[in-house]
Formats: sequence, C-alpha cells, structure tokens
Amino acid sequence: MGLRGGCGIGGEQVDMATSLPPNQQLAAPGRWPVVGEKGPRKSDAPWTVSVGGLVARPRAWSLEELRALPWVERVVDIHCVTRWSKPDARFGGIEMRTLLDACGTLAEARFVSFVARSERDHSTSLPLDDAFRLGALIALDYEGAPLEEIHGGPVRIVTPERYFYKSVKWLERIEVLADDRLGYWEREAGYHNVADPWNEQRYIASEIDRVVLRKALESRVFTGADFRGIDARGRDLAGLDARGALLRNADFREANLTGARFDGANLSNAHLQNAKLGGASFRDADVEGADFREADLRGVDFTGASLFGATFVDASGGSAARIDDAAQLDVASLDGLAPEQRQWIERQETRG
Ligand SMILES: Nc1nc2c(c(=O)[nH]1)N[C@H]1C(S)=C(S)[C@@H](COP(=O)(O)O)O[C@H]1N2
Ligand SMILES: [Mo]
Repeated sequence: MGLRGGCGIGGEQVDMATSLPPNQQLAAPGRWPVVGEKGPRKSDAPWTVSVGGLVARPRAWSLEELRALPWVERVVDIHCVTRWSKPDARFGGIEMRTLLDACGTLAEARFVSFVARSERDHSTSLPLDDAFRLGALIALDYEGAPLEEIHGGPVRIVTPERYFYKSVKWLERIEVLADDRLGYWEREAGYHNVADPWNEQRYIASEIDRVVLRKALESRVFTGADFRGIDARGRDLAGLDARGALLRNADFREANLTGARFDGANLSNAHLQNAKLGGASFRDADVEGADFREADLRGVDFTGASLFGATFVDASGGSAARIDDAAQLDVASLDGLAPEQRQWIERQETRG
C-alpha cells in the first residue's frame, strides 16, 4: 500500500497513515472481487502471448517460454473503478518491456493495446511511455502461486497506478500502435482512458441531448436512457421510472426519488447522498460504488442488486443512511461491501 504522510520520528513508531486514492475503500482483508468477464474464451490451442504491430520482429511466447524470461515480483495496490481497493497484492511475472525489447519496438510506436483471449476480445490500451514508466507486468503468479483463472490466469496484464480496468485478464496479444485504440470499457462504457486513481479519472462525461434530458426530467421517465453522469442534484423526481437506465456516476444528491424504480439500471458510482429513496426499487440493479450516505432508504428494495463498494456510512460512523426492517437486501450481496459498511448494515438488521 502506498504509505503517504507517515514516518518514524526519533526511533518511535508513529502510526503510519496509509492512504487510499480519493473515494476508494479497502476491500475486506483477503477478499478479491471478480469484475467483468469470468473466464477466457474456450479454445484447444495452447496458450501463447504474441507481440505484433509496430515491432521489427513479431513473435509469440508459450507459457513455458515466458516463465524462462527474467522474472520480477511486484507488490501492487489494486484500485477498482467501482471504489474498492486491495493493497499489497504481490504479482510475479515478466516486465512488458522484456517482450517489447525482444521484438524491437519501431520509432513510430506510441501506444500499446492488450487483447484478451475472451468472448468479446476484451482489450485495453496505454500510451507506450506510461506502460514502460509504470512497469506494466505480464503476470503469471499471484502470491507465489499460478494466477487463478477467474482473475485472468494463466496470464494477465497488471498495470500499477491505474484503475484496474487497465489490467486485462487472459492476455493473448500485445499490439504496438502509432495511434491509440480505445479498449472495451473505454469505448463501451465511457471509462476514462487515462484512469489515474489519484486524479480520480473514472469516467468521461457522456454527451446528453439537452432537449431529451429536459423532457425526461419533466415526465420522470428515464427507462433505458443513457444518462451517464447527469446532474439531477436536488431535483424532485418522486416516482421516477428509470428501469434499465444507464446512470453511472449520475448526481442525485438531495434529490427526491421516493418510490423511484431503478430495476435493472446501472447506477455504479452514482452519488445519492441525502437522496430521499423511501420505497425505491433497485432490483437487479448495479449500484457498485454508489454513495448512499445520509440517504433515506426506508423500504428500499435491493433484491438481486450488486452492491460492491457501495457506501452507506462514513468510516467514522457518521453521515449514515437511514434504513429500516422493510428494506430488502440479499445477504450474499453484503460480501462485496467494505467491512465497515457491512458491519453497519448488519447492525441495522439486528437492531430491531
Ligand atoms: N479480459 C478481461 N479483462 C478485464 C475485464 C474483463 O471484463 N475482461 N475487466 C476489467 C476490470 S473492469 C477490472 S476492475 C479487472 C478486474 O479484475 P479481477 O476480476 O481479477 O478483480 O479486470 C479488468 N480486465
Ligand atoms: Mo473495473
């Protein structure tokens, strides 16, 4: 974990203030959530990692050949864009640089794209300079053992100091490019292409047609709309129908959302602090990383919702949401909460 602002003075042990990037929370100790695709594309072909594009000598390496290259171990803090962080993850593998040097990167090369052996040919990209400077790692091991398949085994990219979507699982191909090629999440979901967690580069704002938005706000019908990052702060949207809407990073602070329907909607990283959500329904919604501090959640329905990294209370216990017995929550979904969030929910449950 990046230790910032703590040091020993005069031989005394001073509490080392460990710090996280803005608006991140620690995942429960020992827990490593799975995000995105759950496995590689089925194939009988032996696994290889190839390097192509703007290189003098394209080639492929088998896993055995990779393991024979100069090995490095690196301790990395994982920061997921949905606000959980997992410090001190130890990965073992090969520097990306080792492969590129072996292939001879051409002078025009500026970007690198990592492509997965997965159903959607998932990919992500980095400026070549960043990939070198940050020490992008072709990881085969985690904590001294082969990386589990669900976390990208047999081989994934690990890019330190970037949100974890810059770390592609099931790496099959590295393409060296003159011009950038947006990755899957960057293209499909508006994830920020730089992804520096210390600068909170999570999303780029989507372009929303003003007329469409005004009509939607007046009629309180958002069904299926793409309103990522909208500013609905303080609005009266009681009874809103937002089923299936894309509302990542939307700002609903202080809004009246009494009885609103968000079933199947995507509200990851939405800001719902102080919102009135009494009787609102979030069935099967994605509320990963959403912030519900001081919100009124009485009678809310979170059945089937994904709650990874959601916030209900300050780490200090202040600014808590309001919840009651009528609220519906799957016990399994509590697994994705940071420990203090989970404890807070459990305390509310046992209270009455
Ligand atoms: N092939 C592939 N790689 C991927 C993804 C994916 O869906 N497919 N998701 C990305 C995202 S958004 C994250 S946060 C991390 C999650 O890695 P984990 O499941 O090991 O925690 O993988 C990244 N790499
Ligand atoms: Mo992610």
